[in-house]
Amino acid sequence: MSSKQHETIYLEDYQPPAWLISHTELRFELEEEHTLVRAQLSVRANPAVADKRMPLELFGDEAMELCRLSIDGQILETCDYQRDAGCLRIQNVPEHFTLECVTRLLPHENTALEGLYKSDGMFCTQCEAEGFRRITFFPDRPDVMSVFRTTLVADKARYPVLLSNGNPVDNGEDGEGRHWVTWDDPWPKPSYLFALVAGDLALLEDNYTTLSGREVALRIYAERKDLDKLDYAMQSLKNAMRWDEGVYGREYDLDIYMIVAVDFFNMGAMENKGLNIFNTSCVLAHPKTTTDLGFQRVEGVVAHEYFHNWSGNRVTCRDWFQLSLKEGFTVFRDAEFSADMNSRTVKRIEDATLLRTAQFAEDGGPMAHPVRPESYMEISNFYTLTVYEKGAEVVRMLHTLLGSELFRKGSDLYFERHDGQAVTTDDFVAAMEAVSGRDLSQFKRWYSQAGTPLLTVSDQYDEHTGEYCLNVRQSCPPSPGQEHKQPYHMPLAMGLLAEDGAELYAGCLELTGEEQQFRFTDIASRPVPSLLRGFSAPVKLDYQYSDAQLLMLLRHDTDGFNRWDAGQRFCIRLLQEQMRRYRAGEPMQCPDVLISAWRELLTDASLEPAMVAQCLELPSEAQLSELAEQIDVTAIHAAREFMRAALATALEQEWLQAYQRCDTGAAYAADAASMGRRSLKNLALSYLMLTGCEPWLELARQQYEQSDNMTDQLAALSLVAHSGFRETGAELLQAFYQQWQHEALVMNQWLSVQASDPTPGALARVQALSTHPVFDARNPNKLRALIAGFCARNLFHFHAEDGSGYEWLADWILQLDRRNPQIAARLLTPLTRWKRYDTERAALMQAQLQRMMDTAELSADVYEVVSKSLM
Ligand code: B3K
Ligand code: ZN
Repeated sequence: MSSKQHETIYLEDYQPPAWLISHTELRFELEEEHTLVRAQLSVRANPAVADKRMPLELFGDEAMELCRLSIDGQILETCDYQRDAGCLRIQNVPEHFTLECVTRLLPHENTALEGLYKSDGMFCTQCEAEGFRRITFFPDRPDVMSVFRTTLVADKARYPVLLSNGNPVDNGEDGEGRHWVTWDDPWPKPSYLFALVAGDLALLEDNYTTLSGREVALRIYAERKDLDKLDYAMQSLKNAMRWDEGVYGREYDLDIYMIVAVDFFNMGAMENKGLNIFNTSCVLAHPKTTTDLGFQRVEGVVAHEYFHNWSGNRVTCRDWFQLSLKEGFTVFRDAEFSADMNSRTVKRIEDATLLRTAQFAEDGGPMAHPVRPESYMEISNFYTLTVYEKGAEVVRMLHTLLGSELFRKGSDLYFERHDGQAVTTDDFVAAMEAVSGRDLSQFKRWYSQAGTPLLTVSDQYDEHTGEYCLNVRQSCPPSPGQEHKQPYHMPLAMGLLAEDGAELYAGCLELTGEEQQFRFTDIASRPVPSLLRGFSAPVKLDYQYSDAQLLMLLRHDTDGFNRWDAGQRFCIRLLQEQMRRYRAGEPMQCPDVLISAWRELLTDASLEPAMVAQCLELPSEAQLSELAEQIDVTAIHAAREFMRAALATALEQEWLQAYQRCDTGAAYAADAASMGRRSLKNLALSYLMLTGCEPWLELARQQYEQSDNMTDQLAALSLVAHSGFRETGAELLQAFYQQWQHEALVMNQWLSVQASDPTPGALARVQALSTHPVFDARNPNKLRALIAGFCARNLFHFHAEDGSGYEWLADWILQLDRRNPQIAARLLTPLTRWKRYDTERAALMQAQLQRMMDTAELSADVYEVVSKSLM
């Protein structure tokens, strides 16, 4: 590891590139022992940079072997250039020249899964953010855009399929068993969008005619055994293409659109121009092997990567501080797509929950950063919930403030102004300003200030004058490096309801000041405010609702999101009270009002089952943790389990009826209504199982054995496996293993179910599983299933009082850091929150962080997270 690893990069130091690359010609000779890469770059001085005598600086990983370097055919000797940690510098180069560079790579030894590597015998690449510098020496930064022409040469029998960006323009064979294909991508792109794939792959093919009549071949590649799992991704792709034409007026711009599924992948998927590479978990879908959640992920991720073709590829980021320019916008686009394809309210609930649970926690932790960060050590650590999800909320607020028509005009202008450019979030906002005539300078604080704002709302009602007054105060807690925050500009969507539920007002207020008052006249009786409808801004809301007001909103609010939210607020309040009782040694209680409110929801057949399921799901332990002043793992677990058990017993008959109502016997369909029914059915089964009664175990077993789909089978499996019926649990786990051992993605679920089993002995179980043959520590999906499954979804055991969970995680991180730093740093997240826990746990967590810190040779990825956590 280099001495450069601990260097911090600052946004304010940005300088435009001194050298531009108009053309990049690459030739890959893919062999078993190594790969030779010949790169020819057409280099010219950037006319926009005055100093023409700047040295040429190329990035290149230290481990990469440089075999030959020449300028305009003249070989350079080692004395003609300087090579130090990650950088190659050549002085005194002409204004235009061709640089040729040959590097030798060892893809089969590349366990970091960045650059060129092998996944299950096939070659593939991952270049975002800085993987291209592991392939060749290059100005590997997003503001250097170049046209690429790529030739792949490989053994024909082993690698019959050779793919790269763009269109195939030539191919041939060398007569010695090798073949080659040349790909040409006419669109200038930054190196992070480069991709290649070589392997023995099967393919599902379809086609699409764009709005203007361009014919596009759609190809999804996967291993032959997975060919039957590609239809859903294909349909999602076509839906996404149609949607982007309709909603944003954006068409696809190449003759071929390819997606390749690979099993070894650090994240979900990658939007390489014309050649997306996907984690199998985000593309393969079949009712028998994939849960409803999996189907939704495939639909969302396929759309997300497709949408990047405009928001990311045609218009890209100037530098990596601008990451949210493409990610926030694209997440907003994919969320709207999913909302249009499924239930809008349910999608909003899911997104708000993710934000409140995980992004708020990030905002309140040591790695907190603005949507546009100001500095980083390792950019891979900034592919965060803040940049993605909060970034999407920022775009959503612009959409709300401007309205959809102006927003669309703004997006049109943005694409038109900046097509083919690498730009900034300021450019995005400037386009929105230009079409709306609005001054959005205050709004831009959302990009530069970190932390979750808090809205404190109070009200007065004057029954003589009929005037209702709402006082809104906003504040934002300090975050690392930002002590004081300026007020934000945000939309506050709201309504006023009469006590009987009639809606008196609905609209959207704009907040700009630290403290503001809003007056409503002619209000006949004291209203109940329904605030922050649809989660109109990514903030915390504090308004002292009475229990009766919350229950009224749960019953009557016209905003589906706020109905759900009122129920959640009520449950949170009750759970917090039980936590207090638990700590005080008082008996816990489940009040009758909750039971009757839930009975009402559960028996109201007119409600969408998906919504009922959302309303009847108690806030997770993770969310309760985020809300706690100091996280008391034991009290949270005890209170939540108590409440679940009480609701299970009190409503046993209603749960059964809901189960039976949703158990239609219809064949599996992956539509929103069927998914909603399954979610309520399985929620009902989970409550029935909590009663501990034998007949419900039988019901679960029956569902396990008879279901025609993975959603129902896995739900039954996990309920039984997590129950007190240990023997039946073990039996079903074994049966599941026997049935699915050859399906890698199903085995991830199998690991995950066991990792999140909350019954005693959890750590010993995950330790044993880490030596099981289906587990493979080189595969990120397996690591996520087992390690994150335990540390993030089995909080009670991960936070065991003796610190054993922390030590286990730290052991893994130290081991993984040598192999795959990105994954190691990501898995580290739970330990970064140590200051939020009681002194004993905090000390144990801190000790593990310190132990990592004391280890020589941490990667920059892990070093950055550990050192910032210890600050
Ligand atoms: N742009 C990629 C993420 C790359 C992550 C690199 N560490 C996937 C996406 O957001 O679409
Ligand atoms: Zn993305």
